[in-house]
Amino acid sequence: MYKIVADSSCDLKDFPSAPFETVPLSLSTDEATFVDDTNLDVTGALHYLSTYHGRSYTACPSTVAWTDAFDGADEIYVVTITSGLSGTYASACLAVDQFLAEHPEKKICVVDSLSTGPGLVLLIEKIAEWKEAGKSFEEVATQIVEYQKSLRLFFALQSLHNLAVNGRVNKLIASAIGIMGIRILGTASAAGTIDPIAKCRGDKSVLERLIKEIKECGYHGGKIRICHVENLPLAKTIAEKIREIYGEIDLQIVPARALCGYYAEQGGIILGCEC
Ligand code: X90
Repeated sequence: MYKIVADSSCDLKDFPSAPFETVPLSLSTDEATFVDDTNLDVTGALHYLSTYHGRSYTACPSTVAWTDAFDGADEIYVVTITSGLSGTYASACLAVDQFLAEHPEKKICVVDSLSTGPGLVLLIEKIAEWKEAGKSFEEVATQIVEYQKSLRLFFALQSLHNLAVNGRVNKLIASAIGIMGIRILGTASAAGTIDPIAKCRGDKSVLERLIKEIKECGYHGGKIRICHVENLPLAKTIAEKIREIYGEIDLQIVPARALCGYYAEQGGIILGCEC
């Protein structure tokens, strides 16, 4: 039996078409810790964290959380948030080494998404599709790396505060946007780090620039997944605009879980596409 295991940055709580489990990252202040598992009240946790006066931070899953999730399957596909911004990929690799030492007969492949949220969703869906089609472990493990390279991730954020205080983005870039109505549009670099593209004033300008970027990266109507932090209206506006240009494409919108919600912050949008 095979299983797909992803960390909670994938924003999915379940994935009915394949055996699937998520392993939580955690979010903390000096007074409270929220485990980003499927029971978490995401809205409540994000509200607490955004109004807390003091520092807040995140932590990658423990190796035990990973090995518990591996249990019971013979063939495991692990999909993680970018190694360029998180220790999650490294903790998964460590867990795999420990697990294989005890269960040498198992097959495990760890995929570094070099992305987050929607980028993980596209990888998870592709693995499930290929397993459904009967591909072997070896085929999936090698081809998924190529597929990853065909994906692009864009984001439009109203604040980079949490990314900056946690050292995930340059403080100079972050300070440029604390102003009302300014959003930063960016993309994931090939190394899985944050690459700012432009400062945009208002949703209309974000939308125009995002569409231009999607066109220029070679998008021709492939799958699109969008994650939003309490901003379904903007996610829908983006979806409508893309469908206006490319027709009835395969596009889905999901709300962020806590990890992406914390870093993308209120109103944030993350979009992953096949290019
Ligand atoms: O504590 C940890 O190990 C987790 C650290 C995660 C840091 C980055 C999360 C980013 C989430 C922000 C916009 C998208 C940027 C994606 C670039 C690859 C969402």
